[in-house]
Amino acid sequence: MSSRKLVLAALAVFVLVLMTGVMVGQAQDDLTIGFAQVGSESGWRTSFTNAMMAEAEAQGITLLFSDGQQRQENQIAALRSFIAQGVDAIILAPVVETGWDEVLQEAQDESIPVLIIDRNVTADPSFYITRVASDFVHEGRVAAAWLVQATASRAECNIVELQGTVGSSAALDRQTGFNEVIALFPSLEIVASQSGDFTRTGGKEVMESFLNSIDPATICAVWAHNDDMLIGAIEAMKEQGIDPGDDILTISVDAIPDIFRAMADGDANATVELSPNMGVQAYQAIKDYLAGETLPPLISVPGGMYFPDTAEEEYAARSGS
Ligand code: GZL
Repeated sequence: MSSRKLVLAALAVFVLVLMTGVMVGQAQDDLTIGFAQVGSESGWRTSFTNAMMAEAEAQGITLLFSDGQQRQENQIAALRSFIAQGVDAIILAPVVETGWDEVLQEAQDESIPVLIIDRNVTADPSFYITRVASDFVHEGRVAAAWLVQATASRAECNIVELQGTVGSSAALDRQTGFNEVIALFPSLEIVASQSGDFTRTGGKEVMESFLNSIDPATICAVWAHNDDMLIGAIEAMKEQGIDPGDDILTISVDAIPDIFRAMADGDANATVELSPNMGVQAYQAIKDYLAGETLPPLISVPGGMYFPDTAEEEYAARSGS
């Protein structure tokens, strides 16, 4: 074959590959993704945001970030802005479960794929390409199972509960899982429950109200839907001369560095881990979707459970200190 024909043949193959790539799915380089984050209410949320940003930078993804300040209207406005900008994809970490159908329909009308991350939505799954998250019900069950064994020798255990954000799947599902388990053990009873909105201030204020309305000597344990509220509750207990982790047992979720500090100091007893590192799975899912692949409805993020015996080294490893 003459050299001219060889060049033409190579060119034809190159064009064919290029066209095939375009037809099967969008090019995977220089993606622009809009990320509507809940807010910055907790240490875990901040770690999650930082991890998403770091991973986007590592992959050369342009990440348009919006801090919703824990308000759904801010997140909806952010999604509409991303849609108007014509981003390649949207990642939504929904503050609450309901109220997303209309804006998700708007994204779908513009053929912009939406990935749900962390908390869940009640919207039809056809509105989003997948969800990357941990299992909140499981986290509640594990937290309760630990408390059951930690109080096995007691005739009764009165529990006060610090709920997360009202209407969020993290709070609803953790409560469901926890209550499922303690229902099997009549000696364990939740005697007070109120939302601290996943913040340290909220956890402290609610714990103060519990301690002012319930004889602290009758409180066996505090169950907090996240570590930040528990850290606030620890402050409240200490201010009233109560020894957290001893006079009142503690169990919470997230495994943020400060809970390891608290466990190492004898102020907390256990935490259920929630990994903030979901960027790799999220960005890969978007790339796979854009390449024409079918995604599973849920991409699970695992987590362990931690106790005081490893708290000092875990704190050093996780806080970088
Ligand atoms: C759960 C996440 C929760 C964390 C809190 O995945 O949505 O929200 O447990 C955060 O720290 O506020």
